[in-house]
Amino acid sequence: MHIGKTVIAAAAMVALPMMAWAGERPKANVACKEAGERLVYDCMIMLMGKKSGKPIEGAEIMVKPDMPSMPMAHNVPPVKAMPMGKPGNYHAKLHLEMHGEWALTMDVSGPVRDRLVEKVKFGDMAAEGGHGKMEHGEHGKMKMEKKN
Ligand SMILES: [Cu+2]
Repeated sequence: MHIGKTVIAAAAMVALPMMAWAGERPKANVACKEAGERLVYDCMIMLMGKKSGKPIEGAEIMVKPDMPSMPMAHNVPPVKAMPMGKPGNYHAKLHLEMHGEWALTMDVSGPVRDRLVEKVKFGDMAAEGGHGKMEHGEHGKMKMEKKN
């Protein structure tokens, strides 16, 4: 009796989101702001259907920051984004190692599975619209990779 009920509930939880998101890929809008501590940022992630724009609830998002211009230089551990406020909104607190352009790789699982990459500029560069001075000399040449 007790076991039977549990199995049905679990099956329903898996089946519903699968049907809702079949065939549609997710898209993420990311907005980060300083969290009050140096190099710590509060990032809001809006996860939605790429075509429908419908918020995607109940997803698990692992956020891994890295610097495209400095391969292998950083090893920031991935952070799990937690659901926040409105449906489809998630929050992650990032502890970065320097200012500049970071690529946030988001591994999405749950109702949809995908890997999304968003580039975000942190620090002086962001404030000055991307033309601020670099913090590191090594950052002189910036690779612009388009990921799609
Ligand atoms: Cu760097």
